[in-house]
Amino acid sequence: MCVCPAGYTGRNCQSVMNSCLNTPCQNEGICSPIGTIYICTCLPGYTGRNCELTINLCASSPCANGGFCNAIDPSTGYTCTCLNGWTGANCQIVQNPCDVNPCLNSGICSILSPTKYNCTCPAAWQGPNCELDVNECNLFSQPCQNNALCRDQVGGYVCDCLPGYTGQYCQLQIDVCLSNPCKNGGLCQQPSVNYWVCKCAPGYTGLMCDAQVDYCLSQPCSPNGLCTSQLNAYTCNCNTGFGGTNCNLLIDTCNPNPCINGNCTALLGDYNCHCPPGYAGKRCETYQRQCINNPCFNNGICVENGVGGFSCKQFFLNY
Ligand SMILES: [Ca+2]
Repeated sequence: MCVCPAGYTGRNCQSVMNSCLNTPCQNEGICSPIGTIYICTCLPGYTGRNCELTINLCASSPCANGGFCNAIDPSTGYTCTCLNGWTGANCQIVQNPCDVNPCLNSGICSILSPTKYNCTCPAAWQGPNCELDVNECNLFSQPCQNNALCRDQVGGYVCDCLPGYTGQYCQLQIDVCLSNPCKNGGLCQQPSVNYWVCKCAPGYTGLMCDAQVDYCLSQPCSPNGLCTSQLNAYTCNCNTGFGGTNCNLLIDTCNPNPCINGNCTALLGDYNCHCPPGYAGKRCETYQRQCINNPCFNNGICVENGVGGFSCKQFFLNY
């Protein structure tokens, strides 16, 4: 039986052993067999024949410009914590403070130093980073007129007008008569802001002149008449016997005298004519022939005697 030297195997020690068979490389180092020996290729941060040693990556002071080196897991190396104004993996790059776009709302960034910048803001914005909305209402003294409320907007303002005003600055009075509130020919007047009154045409009334005046409301006709309201006037239709605008006059039916002959007596809506003898009719207008029915007895002969009278005459025959 052969006792083989290191690196050989087999019955007659004729075979070279795989020198990596026992995974000699530590910390995930990669083993490469070369004949009877091997080489370990270590991951970053490890060294030694079997990668069994850790390297202090910070020992070489890799962080420039005063950066602080943080040795972390040897497999991943180190990180640098840079001083203000420097950046990059090894703090080797001068920082541009504008790179992070610190200026908001379209502000323009300019470098003052690796750590300082200046924002030039648009007119609507202010503040170190243009982060504050300029209150345009405060830029002018009372930009909104007639006690309107100013409301700040981005880049401007709007005016909330009180009732009765209009225009961008509420500088205009609204003509409330433009809506023609007065009906039936009424005249619209604007005595004060946002207020109209109607001066109604004759015969109309109401806030908007949309009602007709009731001229009978005050009962102008006497109880002897019926009132009818018309546009701009009233009429009284009088009961029989009454007259006058308000039916408060008793009509004198004897004036003018309706009796052609005889005396007149006034009645309510009527009259009486007292006819003298020989006359008849409502107005004593008929002359009555007195002898027509021969009122004389015993063959007396009726002789009319002037107006309204007659006499009977006896004629004696001489046989
Ligand atoms: Ca604003």
